[in-house]
Amino acid sequence: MRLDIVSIFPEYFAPLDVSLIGKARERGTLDVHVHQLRDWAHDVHKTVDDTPYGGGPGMVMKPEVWGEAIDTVIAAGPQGPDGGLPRMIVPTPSGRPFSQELAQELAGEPWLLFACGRYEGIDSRVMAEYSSRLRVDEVSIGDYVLAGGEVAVLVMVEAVGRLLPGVLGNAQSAVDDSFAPGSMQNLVEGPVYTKPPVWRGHEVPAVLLSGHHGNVARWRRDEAIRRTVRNRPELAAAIDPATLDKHDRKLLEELSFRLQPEDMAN
Ligand code: 6GU
Repeated sequence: MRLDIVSIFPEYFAPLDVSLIGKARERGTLDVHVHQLRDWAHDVHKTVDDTPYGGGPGMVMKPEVWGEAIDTVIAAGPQGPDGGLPRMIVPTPSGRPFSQELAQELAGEPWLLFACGRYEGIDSRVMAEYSSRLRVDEVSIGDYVLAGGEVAVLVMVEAVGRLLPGVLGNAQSAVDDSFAPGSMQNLVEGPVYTKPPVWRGHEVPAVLLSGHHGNVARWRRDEAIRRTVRNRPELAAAIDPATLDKHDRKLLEELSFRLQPEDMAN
């Protein structure tokens, strides 16, 4: 997969040299190109922003600079000038939510272009212009406001990168993820333990040492349900009752958790 990232702070992307993503780059699984947006600003001050039309606080990133930057990145693409085109991702708190499902979808793309805005954002005509040529998505990583898109891009690149073939050591790891389609749907993962069996007086739950795979699986599911109810009640509320057995229902009752009424059609 090729990744192009355009930002006024290329230094933010130093972590992409490290760990799983760094190894994927060394192996050639990921081909990352980070660009300085100011390279396409032509005045002496390398200006990338201006005041917003209509007034209001903050500054807006200028369309001409972004246009030249994106045109140049597209023209230098992996398959040459007449090759494929990237899918463009614009991080912004007003975008569609990033999710494991979107990460899976992006992991299937050969080429992603991330356009990092700062200040109040990028002049909207940039997204309009490229929407006629590329798939453009404005994406938010959560309901809070960051100072710029750079950290959001690091989040998305890590979430996508670890799904690429050969990036995770254990192929099952990505399959078992909370939120992975086909995993324990709508349940987050429960607690994990390793040696020693007793640490500062805290014991590893005996069932995990029992060697009884059925009991271990049951216990893990119970713990996943407990944690989901405690930490993510909105996920728990979306559990399809048809995916629950009698044991699950009894546990939810003990936790005083009210399931959605069964679909009348069933
Ligand atoms: Cl993608 N960008 C910024 N600047 N803030 C955010 C965000 C993105 N997602 C949540 N907050």
